[in-house]
Amino acid sequence: MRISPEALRLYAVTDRRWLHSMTLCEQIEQAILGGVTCVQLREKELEHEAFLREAIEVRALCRQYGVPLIINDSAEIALRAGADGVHVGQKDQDPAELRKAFGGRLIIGVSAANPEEAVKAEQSGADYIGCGAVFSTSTKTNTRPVSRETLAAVCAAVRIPVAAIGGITEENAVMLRGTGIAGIAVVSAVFAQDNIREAARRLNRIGVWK
Ligand code: TZP
Ligand code: MG
Repeated sequence: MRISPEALRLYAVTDRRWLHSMTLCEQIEQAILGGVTCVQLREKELEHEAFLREAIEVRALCRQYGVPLIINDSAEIALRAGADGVHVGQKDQDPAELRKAFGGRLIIGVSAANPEEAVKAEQSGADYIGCGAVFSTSTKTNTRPVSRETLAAVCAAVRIPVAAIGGITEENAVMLRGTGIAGIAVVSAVFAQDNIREAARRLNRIGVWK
């Protein structure tokens, strides 16, 4: 296991639709100061070189605070930027291929919506699972719903840590207690908030999940 369960306690996934007057780096810094324990850079619109430049900048920031940085979708950008890992969905690059190609150099996170996918990901060499959408969300389209029961079954099926994702807020996060998750992954509950630092602080305070 290349990522500790503690690092998944409050996992912030970026989204530049709520930048307002700040830069993404400024937002991420506020999130880290509030208590975010892991950052995923998720860019669906940027072209490759711009994504890489940004990843290098965010890498420097995360390193300054000792917070792991995971890159969504692209192992190549993760490696070139010196990030800690890559996160892939079920339709992205095969985690077994990633593990074979990059060995222990990258943390590999995989999205899974049921125990079968989670076990397959673990057997392929995944270091952690992102499981959702546990609540309804408008941040991402085409999500698959994951019930509390299924989330608990996913946690029980694998030894690697699981982060719940999808529609998690300060209000509903407590409903995930007792499922076995290592932590919560959030986008809008941190980055869509006026006071990002305070939002992260309140989410972090909700709990140690295990
Ligand atoms: N994967 C599953 S749901 C989701 C992702 C990236 C979006 C979660 O966003 P939010 O704003 O925390 O609901
Ligand atoms: Mg993906």
